Amino acid sequence: MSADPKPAEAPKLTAVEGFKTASDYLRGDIAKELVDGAPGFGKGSVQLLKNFGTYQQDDREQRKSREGAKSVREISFMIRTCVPGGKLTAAQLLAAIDMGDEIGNGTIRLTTRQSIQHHGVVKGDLKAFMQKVHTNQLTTLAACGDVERNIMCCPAPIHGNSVRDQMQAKLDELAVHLAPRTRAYYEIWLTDPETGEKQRVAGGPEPVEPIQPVEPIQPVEPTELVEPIYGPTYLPRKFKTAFALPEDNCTDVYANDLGFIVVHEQGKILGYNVVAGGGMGVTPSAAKTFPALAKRLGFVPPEDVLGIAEAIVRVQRDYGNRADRKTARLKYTIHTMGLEAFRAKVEEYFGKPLAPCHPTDVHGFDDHIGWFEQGDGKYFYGFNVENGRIVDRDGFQLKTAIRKILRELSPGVRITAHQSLLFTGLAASDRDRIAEILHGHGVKTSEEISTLRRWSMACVALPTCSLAVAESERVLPGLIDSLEPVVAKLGLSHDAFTVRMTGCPNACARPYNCDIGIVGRTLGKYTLFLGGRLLGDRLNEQYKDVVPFEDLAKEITAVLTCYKAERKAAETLGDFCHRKGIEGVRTWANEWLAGARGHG
Ligand code: SRM
Ligand code: SF4
Repeated sequence: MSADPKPAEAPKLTAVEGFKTASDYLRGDIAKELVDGAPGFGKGSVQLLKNFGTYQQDDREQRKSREGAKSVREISFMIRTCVPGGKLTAAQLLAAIDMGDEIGNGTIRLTTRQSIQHHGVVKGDLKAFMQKVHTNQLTTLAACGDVERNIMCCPAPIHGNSVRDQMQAKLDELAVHLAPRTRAYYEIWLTDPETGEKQRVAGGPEPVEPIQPVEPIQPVEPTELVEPIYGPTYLPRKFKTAFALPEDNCTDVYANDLGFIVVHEQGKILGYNVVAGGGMGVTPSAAKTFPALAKRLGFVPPEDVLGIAEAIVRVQRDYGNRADRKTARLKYTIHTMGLEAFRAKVEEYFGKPLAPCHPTDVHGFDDHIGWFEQGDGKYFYGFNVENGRIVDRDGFQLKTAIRKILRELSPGVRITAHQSLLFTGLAASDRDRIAEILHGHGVKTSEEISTLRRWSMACVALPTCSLAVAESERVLPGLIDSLEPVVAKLGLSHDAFTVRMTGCPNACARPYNCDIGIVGRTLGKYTLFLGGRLLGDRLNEQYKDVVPFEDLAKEITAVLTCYKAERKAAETLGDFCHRKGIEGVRTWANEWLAGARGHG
């Protein structure tokens, strides 16, 4: 007797999907747990909180120091504030720095996606913190979580070139369009329990009309009307978008789930090449995970940017893998469906066919560091902030110096995708004053730091990041210190190549498409990657694994020596490694290290 074929079982959804489904548009038990007197939140709330830009963490070193005694985690929170396109006012950055002093751990962190992170906020201060962010006309809504994150865009205020202005304006439209609509944010964070009075969520970085109270919140049925784009369970995973110019891919557009590359002629934007399915994160224990560059999908005119973005988000919403968070990003949806089937589905949701991509592609990259004319009679100054950390230390009063610049010169502010700052709208005479303020506080100007340091970038990692397996931000500056004399001796001081370090393979500093990627493998050991490039349009390849931190300088020196010896004129480091082949570089470098080439 043959058994009836069993109907295919629907795959079991992840726990996070369960929390979202039961949450009533991200509310869950957050409001209740916020005032329950416990130092942290329960499992469900911890996941939901991410959609409001906050992560429950603890300082892992504090944890360690308690070993031997009863190990207690001192819970605190990381809070990320969205800054679409990195655009801020001086007052907003000043307020963010003050909040770090008053409620956080005394520092703030500019991120690799042009936003701001605070650490060390305790639960009892969370609501006050969110309200201060709101008063500062910014929001933490969707800074993290299974939604569209902070959208990136070249931040340079070059007004003579109206293409940049048009692109930046398009970003503002898209950021509003893809923002979650749930009122949970107002209710949980912006409602005064005494009066029940609510405030509206700040819209963005422009300086500000007075905050208007919103109409009273009405109970809403949990239908798609609440979240017309996301629906009640939002996306299967985080979703990231960036805009770039062909001549300036400073946002690393190919590392994003969704990218728009401007196609322009004579100061006019003809449209955008749409690229989809980029992402860096890898889980080493899961062979099915991989870093990917976004694939070229099609071309849209400017008026279709919102529509195509929404269509792609909806396809990911409906076809992304909700049964396995490791393979839930858009890159896996495209991999599983196949690019052609994915494009067809996007066209179906978009309601019309996509035109083929325009031949335009990225061909330049500018970190905007230095002194530049804006095209409106004013200037901007790109100021390198090492690894985005704004802090005061003995003999290095960076936070105080930045405060002084902001207060005295009141510049516009932009955060770059390289964790640095642009001070904008300056007068020619401000240049000397900025240098004077920086020097007076023990801080070098951008012109005084090496090209090597300028193009380096590290993720946060220890002690706050729960996923870190190795150091990053705290050790990269030292590694750069050791490499600077080597680079100078080899005559490579003016060569720009990206060195990016992360404390784990999740790749928050985008190490998989740069020239030299250094990825934490285990405490004190790293995997080295070579062969990507500044332009961000090529993945690198694993060069050496499990390299002790102490050996990194030596290993990189060997690679740079090989590059110096055999490169073609004007060939970049990444292009050289790619042409010679990783095996070829490895053999050469190993011989050099062994002394077989004379000076190992
Ligand atoms: Fe990231 C998770 C920090 C940009 C890929 N990232 C985290 C968490 C929240 C750790 C966690 O889940 O517990 C880190 C917070 C640590 C801390 O203590 O602050 C963290 N990511 C950062 C930041 C602050 C790094 C920095 O030094 O600037 C960046 C904040 C960006 C922002 O403002 O929104 C940051 N993260 C990135 C990027 C780069 C980018 O987006 O251009 C990536 C690679 C691109 C990508 O998304 O694939 C990235 N972060 C990840 C991943 C891996 C995702 C994946 O698909 O596998 C995780 C882990 C996860 O999501 O499960 C992660
Ligand atoms: Fe943490 Fe890893 Fe991201 Fe670094 S790359 S911040 S260690 S998750």
